[in-house]
Amino acid sequence: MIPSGTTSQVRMPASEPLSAFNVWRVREDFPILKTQVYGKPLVYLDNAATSQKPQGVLDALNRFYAQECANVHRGLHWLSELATQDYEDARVKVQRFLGAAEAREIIFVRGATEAINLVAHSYGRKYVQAGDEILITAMEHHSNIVPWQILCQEQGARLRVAPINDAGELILEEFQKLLNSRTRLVAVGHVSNALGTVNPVRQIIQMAHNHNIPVLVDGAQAVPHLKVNVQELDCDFYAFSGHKFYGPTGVGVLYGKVRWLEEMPPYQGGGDMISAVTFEKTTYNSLPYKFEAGTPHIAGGIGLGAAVDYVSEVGLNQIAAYEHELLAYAARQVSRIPGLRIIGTAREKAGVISFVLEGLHPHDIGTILDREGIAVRAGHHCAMPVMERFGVPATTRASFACYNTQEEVDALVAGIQKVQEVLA
Ligand code: C6P
Repeated sequence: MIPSGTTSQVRMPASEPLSAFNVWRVREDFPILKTQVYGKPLVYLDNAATSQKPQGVLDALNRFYAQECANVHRGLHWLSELATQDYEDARVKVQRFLGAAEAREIIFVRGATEAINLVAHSYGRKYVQAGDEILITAMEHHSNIVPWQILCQEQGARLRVAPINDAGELILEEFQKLLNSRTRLVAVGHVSNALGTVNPVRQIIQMAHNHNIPVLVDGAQAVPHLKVNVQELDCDFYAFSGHKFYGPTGVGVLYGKVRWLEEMPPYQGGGDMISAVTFEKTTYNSLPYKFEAGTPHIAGGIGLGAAVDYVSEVGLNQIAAYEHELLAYAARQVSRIPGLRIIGTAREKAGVISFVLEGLHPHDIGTILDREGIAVRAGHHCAMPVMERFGVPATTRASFACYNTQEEVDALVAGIQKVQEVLA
């Protein structure tokens, strides 16, 4: 059944005060949060799947299509120049936001998945040979497993997996042991989507660099929650998706150090990535265009720029501090529920609480919570090896964004208690 589209804004008194962050003011920026689902206020706790969009992002998308729709980098006409300017401005916004040295290190892609596939195809085919190794961790999303598996199969290379402990933390000593002269790349998630673990990526990168091994960081679940500076991290590649970061779907970013991007062959062929074509030979365009074949998601790039503006205005440090407190509150509240086990209890966590309830299937939990207006994700979260590691087929996952409130956590707790009553 499609939920009704009526709207209302529900405000309840907080049971424990959180820091000064004005979440109610922030909520005003997200029109969808006024939606009612089955006659109840929407409690949107599926932000790791995709986050909601602030008015500024919606306006930027609308402005592009209503006032400046044209292709980029092609036309000499006024509209095309306007669109090109806005699209390239968005790239500079992302560059500054990530602390990248140059705008040409920012490649617009469809999302984190495409960013990782780009590196697997381009870097992988050039630098990975038979007998080489790619090192990942046991907490990766499928998007940071399967591209490497395909590459390893094609090249006769080997995929190595660094194990995690029972809290869902990477075991650094084991990771260290797996770095060797055959390792061609380390690919590691910054924040696990299934567990919420924040990996010590700075340390991981240093360890890999001590062996001259480049590192790709999958930042899909990190960029909305933590301040990322790619130069401070010294990562070689950093991937994220716009849609988890309050931006549009269908657009994301691959950051890469110029040194690698210059040497890597194109990922796809077509328009925009060429500088000259004859039937005998093609010379490629300069960075970043060498990796952006075809008409890009222009509105998406501009919308992502607006998301950067929004997050910068609210302040990522403020968001991080608020979400940290909210997550701690949620962990305290849900862990009081009898029969509930949190999967993923790392010391450093962001954004996510995954749990199982004794004797109950996550899909049933998700369905009953939905009837209460509470949107969570139930399943393997595209991280099946993580489920296997913890001996569960699936979990229920509540994931948070800057607009979630303590009252919504309380609603989740009440919803879970209702699930237990209904299914008892
Ligand atoms: N995780 C989730 O519900 P895309 O689909 O390309 O925007 O993002 C892929 C991806 C890569 N890495 C991590 C750590 C992710 O969490 C995701 C997407 C969503 O957890 C959808 S499966």
